[in-house]
Amino acid sequence: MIDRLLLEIRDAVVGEDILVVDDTPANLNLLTQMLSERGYTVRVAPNGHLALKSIRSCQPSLILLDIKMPDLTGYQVCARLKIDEATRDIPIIFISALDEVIDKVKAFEMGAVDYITKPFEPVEVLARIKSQLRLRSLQLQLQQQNLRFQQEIKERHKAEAKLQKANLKLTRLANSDGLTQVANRRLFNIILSLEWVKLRQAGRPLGLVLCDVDYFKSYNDIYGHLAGDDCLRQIASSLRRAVKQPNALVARYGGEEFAILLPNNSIAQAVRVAESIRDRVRQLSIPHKGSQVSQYVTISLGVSSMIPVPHKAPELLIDSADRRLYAAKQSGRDRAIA
Ligand code: GH3
Ligand code: MG
Ligand code: MG
Ligand code: MG
Repeated sequence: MIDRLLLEIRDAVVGEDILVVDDTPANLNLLTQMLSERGYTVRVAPNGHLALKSIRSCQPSLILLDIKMPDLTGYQVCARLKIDEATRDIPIIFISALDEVIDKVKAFEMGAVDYITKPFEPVEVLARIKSQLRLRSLQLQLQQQNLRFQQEIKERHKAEAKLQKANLKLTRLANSDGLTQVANRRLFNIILSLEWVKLRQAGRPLGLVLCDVDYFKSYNDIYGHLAGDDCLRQIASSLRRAVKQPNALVARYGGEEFAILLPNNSIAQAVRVAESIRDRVRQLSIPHKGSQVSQYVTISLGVSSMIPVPHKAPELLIDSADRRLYAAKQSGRDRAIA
């Protein structure tokens, strides 16, 4: 029966590395022989100090530890291993002639995984070692799985951050005008609807300035389409500089038309913004030989402001500003009409 058990145990243990600590040479020899026969790599230490040295230089998979030894007892060795992070997880099986319950309880309280009393039954020692090594191997597998899991989470977070960045870029691309980098008509419409509802609820005014470049067709004809593009870029950035209110939105409304949405602006406030925009564009001093109102590029502006009316769409505001822009064109251009 015992022979059959020993044979069964033999296969399962190849390659494991066990440190046997005992001050009695006969015990060391016996245990070493028994373990080597079953494929374990065995190291021995005849006292506690050498045991600690050996463990620190090369960690074993398991320690068989005698208790009664001169100098350092097995308990002391155990205590030192448990306070060191590098060695605290190595399974320790005490193997001792002490067989009082109190000795065993003390051993387990100190963190030992098992306790074998001498004289021991070899087959039982082997079975207990095998059981502890299996536990340890499972524990290591879990730790590794956990590490891999943490790594995966880290990588997923990284990928998500990247995706978010790409999405932001896409959103910016989808909402801004490619030529001038100000908001495009799409974003303008969205923000206009949102502000309309918000300010209707608050009973506050929403201001709008529409501007259109004067005689721009002839600017293109004289200076070329690329110069026309550049002119639009310069106008867009001076609009951005002129409009400092944090909630305002500068958008390219159409070809050479821009819209400035001014939440909470009364008509008087919106007119001030419109005038400062007109000044800024004039200060660009972009020569325009084809203009009939100035030697430089100018703009005309229509200004409107209203407290959003229930059951009316924001187009009401646009129509109003558009009519005033038309009036500005009709009455000579290079001006703002409110
Ligand atoms: P008005 O003073 O009445 O506004 O005269 P205008 O010539 O500016 O008016 P019109 O609407 O007839 O011409 C607008 C021109 O703007 C026509 C079009 O070629 C030009 N345009 C529209 N979009 C762009 C653009 O992206 N780049 C360039 N270079 N020109 C553009
Ligand atoms: Mg001893
Ligand atoms: Mg136009
Ligand atoms: Mg024009």
